[in-house]
Amino acid sequence: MKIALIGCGFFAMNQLHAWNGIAGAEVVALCDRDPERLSLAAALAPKAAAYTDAAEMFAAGGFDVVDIATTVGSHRALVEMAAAHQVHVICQKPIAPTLADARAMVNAVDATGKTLMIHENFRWQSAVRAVIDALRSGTIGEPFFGRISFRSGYDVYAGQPYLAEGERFIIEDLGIHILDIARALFGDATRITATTRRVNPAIKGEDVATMLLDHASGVTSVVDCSYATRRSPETFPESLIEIDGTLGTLRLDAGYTLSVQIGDQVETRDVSPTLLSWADRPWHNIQESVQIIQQHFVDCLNQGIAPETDGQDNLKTFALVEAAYLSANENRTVDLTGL
Ligand code: NAD
Ligand code: 89Y
Repeated sequence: MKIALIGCGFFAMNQLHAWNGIAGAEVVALCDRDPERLSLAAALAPKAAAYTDAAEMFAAGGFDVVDIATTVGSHRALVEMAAAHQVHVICQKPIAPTLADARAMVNAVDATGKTLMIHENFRWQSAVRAVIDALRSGTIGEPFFGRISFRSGYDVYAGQPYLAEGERFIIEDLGIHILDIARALFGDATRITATTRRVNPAIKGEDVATMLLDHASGVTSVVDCSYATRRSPETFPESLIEIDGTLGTLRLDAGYTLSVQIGDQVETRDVSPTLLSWADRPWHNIQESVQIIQQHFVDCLNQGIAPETDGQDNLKTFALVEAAYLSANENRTVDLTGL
C-alpha cells in the first residue's frame, strides 16, 4: 500500500513512525508547504518524493492512500483533491470547521467508492479498548451510567501553539476524542447539555467543558474535559472511565488500572500501553493508538470493510461537538435526533 502524507508537523511524526511499523505499507510521498518541516519528515521516509504543493503531488500520483495531517482549515480542500484523484483518505480530526463542510467531504469521497477514515485514535488506546472489550463482553450487565473524564494541567500549547489561538479549543480539539469514546462505549447520543469555561487567560477558546449525554441505548453519560486542572498525579493523556451496569462496575483509573467489580469481588489488572521503540512518555499512550488505528485502516482496506471511524460515522461525533458548543452558547439542551 503506497501512502502519501500531507502535513509534516508536530503530530505527523507519529503517523510516519507508525507507517514505518506496518508491514506492506510504504510512505512514497511527503508534502508540507514549509520546506524545513518537509526535510525533518524526510529523515523518517528518505525514499519518499518531497513536495511543497499538494496539487503537484496529486498530479504526480503513484500512491493509493493520502494521509492528511494538516490542521482543520485545510482539511476540506485536501480531501476534495484526494477525491478528485480517486485515492483512499485518512484525515486528522477535527474533520472540518463546520458540519456542512464535513458532510461535503464525506459525500465527495463516498461518490468515488474509496474509503475515508477520520484519524479518531483515542478509542484505539489499549487501555480504552480494554474497557470497550470488557463492557461488550457483558460482564457488568446492562450499562446505565458512564463517565469519561480527561482533566489535566499539561502544557499542550508548547507543542501545538495554534490551540491557544482558536475561538474554539477543548471540545473541538480534545473533547471530540472523549465524545467519540462515549459513542464507542454507549452508542449514539440523542441529547447533549454542555457548559464551557475559559480559566487560562492566555488562550482564546474554552479550556474546560462538562457535557451530559443521553444515549439511545438508555445510558446517561458525563464527558468532562479540562486543561486547567493542576493535580497529582498529572494524568495527561489518560482518559479515566467509570461505568455502572446492572451486574457490576468497570473503572479505568489513573495509571492505566482497570477494575471490574461484580458483587463484592473486585478484579484489577494493569492495562498500560506498550512503549513503542519510537515513543516518549507520557505520549506513548496516544502514539501506540496511532499505530493501532493505521493498522486497522490497512486491515479494513485489505478486507474490503469500513473502518470504525469512517466518514459517515465521524459525522455523528462531529455533530456532538457542534451541538455541545450550541448548548453551551444558548444555555439549553440540544436534541441530536434531527441533525
Ligand atoms: P502542525 O501545525 O504542527 O502541523 C501541520 C502541518 O501542516 C504544518 O507543518 C503546515 O505547514 C502543514 N500544512 C498546512 N496546510 C497545508 C497544505 N495545504 N499543504 C501542505 N502542508 C500544509 O499541526 P499538528 O499539531 O501536527 O496537528 C495536525 C492535525 O493533527 C490537527 O488537525 C490536530 O488536531 C491533529 N492532532 C491529532 C492528534 C491525535 O491524537 N489524533 C494529536 C495532535 C494533533
Ligand atoms: O490535539 C490533541 C489531540 O488530538 O490529542 C491531544 C492533543 O494533542 C492536545 O489536546
